[in-house]
Amino acid sequence: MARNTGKEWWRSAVIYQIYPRSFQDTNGDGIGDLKGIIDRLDYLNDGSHRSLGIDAVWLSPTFPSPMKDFGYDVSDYEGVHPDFGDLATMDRLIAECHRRGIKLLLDYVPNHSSDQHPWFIESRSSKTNPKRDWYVWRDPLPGGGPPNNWRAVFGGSAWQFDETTGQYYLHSFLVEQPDLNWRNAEVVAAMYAVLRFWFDRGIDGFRIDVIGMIVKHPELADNPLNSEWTPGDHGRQKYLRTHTRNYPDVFPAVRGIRAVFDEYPDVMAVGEVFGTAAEISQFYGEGGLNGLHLAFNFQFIHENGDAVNTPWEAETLARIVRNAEAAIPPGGQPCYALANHDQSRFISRNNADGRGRERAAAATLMLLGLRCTPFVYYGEEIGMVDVDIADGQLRDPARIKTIGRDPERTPMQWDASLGRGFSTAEPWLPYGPRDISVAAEEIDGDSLLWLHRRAIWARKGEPALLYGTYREFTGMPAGVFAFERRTDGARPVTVLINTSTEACAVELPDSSGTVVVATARATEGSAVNGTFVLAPLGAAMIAGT
Ligand code: TEU
Ligand code: CA
Repeated sequence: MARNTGKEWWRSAVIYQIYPRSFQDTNGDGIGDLKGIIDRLDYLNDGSHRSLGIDAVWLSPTFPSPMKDFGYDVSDYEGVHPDFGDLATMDRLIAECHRRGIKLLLDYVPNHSSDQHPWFIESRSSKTNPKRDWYVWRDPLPGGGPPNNWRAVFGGSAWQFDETTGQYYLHSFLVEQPDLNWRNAEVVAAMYAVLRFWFDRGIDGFRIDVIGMIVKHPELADNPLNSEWTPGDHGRQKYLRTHTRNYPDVFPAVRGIRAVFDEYPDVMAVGEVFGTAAEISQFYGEGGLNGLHLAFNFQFIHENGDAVNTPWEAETLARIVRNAEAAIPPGGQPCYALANHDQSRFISRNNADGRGRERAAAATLMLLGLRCTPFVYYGEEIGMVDVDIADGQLRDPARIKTIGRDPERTPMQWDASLGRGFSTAEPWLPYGPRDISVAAEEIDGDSLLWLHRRAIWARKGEPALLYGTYREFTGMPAGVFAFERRTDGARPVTVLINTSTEACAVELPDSSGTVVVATARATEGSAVNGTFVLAPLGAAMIAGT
């Protein structure tokens, strides 16, 4: 079993998620590519405080794929999709990242492959093919129809009838994404080989797609009805996912995957998992040692898998952190994201009164102040918003939210030019408003981008923020979420977040200190004695002595 030193790189890292199709196009086809990412690495971290200062990058899938689910349908786990480049360019990206001290994570998609993967083409060819059992095949029910009531995440039955052999195969997502059978030892060995292939090329870890779904109920028992569901209810699922998600048999499989990571020094696994804080915590393994290094907690986006957006409200934020801190095993640390490629952008989720940008600034200080490994989705640091996309231009086939996930996947806005500094061609998805760009943020010292830079670099200089304990402050004025980070031998840091639209005077528990970073930049560096006044929707990090 691995041992935690408490100082592994990913404990103190800020990780930036790149959606490769949308970061930087360099060959004029309107699609971002690996060379584009290499060209923009200095923006992410060139070692100076004028760059973002992130420590690691996670790339959404870059593998050969028919792109039915934009790369989450992998047809070759050991290659690079020609839209993005080739293996030689990936090797160059790995080297260029490392030259700058940036770690590189790829996206491992173990639950399903593409239906165009050679494994599936073989598997579907006959009932006696040696790869038949690599996927999940079942006869129709005696009276006809799919083997059980499981639903695909993207709608409809999770079973697809295949004429060739007269059986159904399981697909938890699109029909073009057949589920791999992790109860088959050859599949397990082949998927372990994929991890080793990339670790041998020098990558530093993986984000793991829907890891909680890879092993389901052995007898494929029906999922129970959700008693809270009523017909026409789109916020809830008709059936609970008892036998298809976080099923107990998934945890031995997670331990097996972790063991492959442990063959390599310093590599990290962060899992995309869903559920309550207690469910998420199980993925860290016993004592936080033999499961995933990190498991995403998405509750700042949606609480407990509910389709309702989490409100920007102090008591809710405090509760989410309290639950996470209470559930996580001793060796583990939380991992939060405020946005990703599946969810509305932060500002768009919090903009009912037009003040989403101010909330985004405060949220940045919250995220970077918490005890966690923070993930920042590309474009959030410049305040990108969901982009309205005309019906004819929608690309995401998974219409989970009727419009799909295209609005939060639009090209990075580098400048205000026609092609936003992203491409010289028609982009694969339309651009957002021209006035939101890196160039515009660059010339405004009060911008969200500069706030990210200051907060990320400040964090590196405060051991309490990197490794300290978390303690919530109670008895704060309504609307204020406040906590302290503390570690031996370093000054403590207090983080104050005002979610209300009124100014709030806060009595500092430590009575005196210095403002390290604040949404009100003019207050930075000033001494604080006793009371600190937070502007409406404002936030600050205050270092004690
Ligand atoms: O997402 C898993 C998942 O369950 C999400 O699709 C989520 O329910 C939905 O997007 C909410 O809007 C992962 C990937 O992040 C996603 O992009 C893939 O489409 C999916 O797996 C299948 O690989
Ligand atoms: Ca391109």
